[in-house]
Amino acid sequence: MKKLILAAMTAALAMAGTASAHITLEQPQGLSGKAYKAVLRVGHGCDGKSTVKIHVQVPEGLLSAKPMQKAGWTAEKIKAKYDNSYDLHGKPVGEGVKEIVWSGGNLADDEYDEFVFRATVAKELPLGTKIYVPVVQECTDGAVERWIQIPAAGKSSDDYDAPAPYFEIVSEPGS
Ligand SMILES: [Cu+2]
Repeated sequence: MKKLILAAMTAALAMAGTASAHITLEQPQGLSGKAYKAVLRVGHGCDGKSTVKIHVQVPEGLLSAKPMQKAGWTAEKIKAKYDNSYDLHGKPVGEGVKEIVWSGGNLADDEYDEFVFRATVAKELPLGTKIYVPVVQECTDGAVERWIQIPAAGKSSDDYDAPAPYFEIVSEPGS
């Protein structure tokens, strides 16, 4: 029995240890109907290997996504239809950039960098919704880290070892 508890504690500690360095979003909240600047923080490579590619899946409800220009990297913008149509500044939008792929650079495991895009948070989405932004990190020698886990009901991102970065939709103060 004692052994079991110890094993469980060790597992919990191991998870807590990695949680601090995952790919995460700098801003935990985004305003409904407004632009959200998604700053993806890359704290390490894949098991010591350098990062050479970052794939971002722009989730449903993030409209008109645009990557910020980044020296030393090229951003590919892949457009597709959204699942739904949204009102953006009085006009319906049903398609846009759904995937961004940064490549061409080389980020060492012992260095830090940020990958940035901006998009409008669809005002149709309910306040309090958590928007998950799945990211796949490719490294040298074919190593890959997939930050794509979205918590099941009753769980939180801390319960997973490779959670997708996320933010929560909030209302503008005073509105
Ligand atoms: Cu990590």
